[in-house]
Amino acid sequence: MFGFDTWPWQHWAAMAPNAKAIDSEMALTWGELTALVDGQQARLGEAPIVVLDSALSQRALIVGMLAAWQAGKKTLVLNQALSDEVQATVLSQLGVYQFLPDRSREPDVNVLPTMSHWQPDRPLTLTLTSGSTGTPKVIAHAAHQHLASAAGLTQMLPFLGLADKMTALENRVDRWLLSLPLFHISGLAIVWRWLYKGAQLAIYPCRGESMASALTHVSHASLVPTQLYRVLPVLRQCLDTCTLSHVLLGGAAISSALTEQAEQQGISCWCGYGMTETASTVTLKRADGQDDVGTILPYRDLMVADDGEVIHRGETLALGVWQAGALHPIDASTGLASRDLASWCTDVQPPTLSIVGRKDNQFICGGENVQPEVIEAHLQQCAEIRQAMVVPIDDREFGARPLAIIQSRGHFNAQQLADYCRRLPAYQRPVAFLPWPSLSPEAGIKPSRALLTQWAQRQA
Ligand code: 4YB
Repeated sequence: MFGFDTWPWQHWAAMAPNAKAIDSEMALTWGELTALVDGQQARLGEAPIVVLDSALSQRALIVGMLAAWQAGKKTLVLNQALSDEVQATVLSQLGVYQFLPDRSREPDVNVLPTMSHWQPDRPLTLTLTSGSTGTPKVIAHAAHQHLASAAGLTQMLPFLGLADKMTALENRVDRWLLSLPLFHISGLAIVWRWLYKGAQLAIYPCRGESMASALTHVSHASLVPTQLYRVLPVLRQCLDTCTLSHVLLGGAAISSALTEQAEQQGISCWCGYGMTETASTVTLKRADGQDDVGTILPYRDLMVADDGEVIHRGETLALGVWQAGALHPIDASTGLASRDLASWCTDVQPPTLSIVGRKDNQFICGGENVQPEVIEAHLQQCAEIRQAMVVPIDDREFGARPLAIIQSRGHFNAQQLADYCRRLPAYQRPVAFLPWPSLSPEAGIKPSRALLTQWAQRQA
């Protein structure tokens, strides 16, 4: 299975016990990591699911996850920023589970833990979708899907580890910063690329340093576009010493103004499109100034239906949804309807995919179908605009009209923005522009369209 006949950390510990696995305040070799994982396994109870509190340190989360997997259990990292109500609903779907940390439990030194055999096709990880409304779904993946995801991505995006040292005369071992949370698929995907390659995982914050500072001594990072915006000015201060060479972007539309700026600072930007259900990235390209999301990666399969909806299949597609204590499989032949609308550009070979927007975000303005992401893409081409979100606002005459919420780089000028939008068809022109509010901390890694819509409607 993608080169493994045992758990990947045991594979690397057997092959290179003294090679560095984790870079952090206290670095760990593969040998030390494996010993820690075995120790943690002895502390686990009987429950088939381990729920890890996202407030644990990243190191504790990693060790806890690997221990649970090799004990034959499934893991769910629970985002503590979710409301109590959502957390309770999610937990009620799981069936029998235990929490980590579980302070009531002493290590059971007399019981030798049973090591579960490497079974790459059984459910291993449970990950919550970050749907804009309602209760998140619990998506189950096996190691197989995560490894297929890592293997396909690293065929296009160079990321070297012990795996490459063994096969080529390559001496470099790359280091990927755990720059996104482990409760999100983007964080989990970093872990599986590290495990697949036998590379190094960098854990931050280390000695209280900022994300931007952590980025200066790794080779790779995964970022959502807003994170890259925030760190670029800091990275510009240390161009000579910064080792960051590859950034994988995803999760939301990626503006070419952003990637051009980063590329000028010597950072190779990779634009991806993917979902929780597809174990992260499905299409990818090196940033090239165009707004598409590139070509389909190995082990993925994707179709654009007649109505424009993206249907996912392939080896990275999740096993199914975990509900009422059981797996409800996704029918691999039907595939997964993503609710994303997209089109292929077939002028080039292989064809590239362009994301239009989500079906759920559409609204009707005076009989015209408005796709907010189309207006956002126009706004995002304006050099003054850092981030834009367009939401519907009730209108007696038109039913609903677009309103734009803007994070600008400099001075916020609604009149200039209105002038800039004259190029759009009338029904797409925002009726108002509001400066981006500072709402309560976001629960996920992306700005919440639902929260911003509610906020904008309160302002009207
Ligand atoms: C997009 C989009 C795009 C997603 N344009 N809409 O490892 C990675 O792939 C990674 C690296 C950096 C940052 C994020 C990632 C991800 O995994 C992102 C995966 C993700 O966002 N999953 S999600 O379930 O939370 O949301 C999926 C939805 O996000 C998609 O269905 C799209 O609507 C949207 N999206 N990439 C435009 N490039």
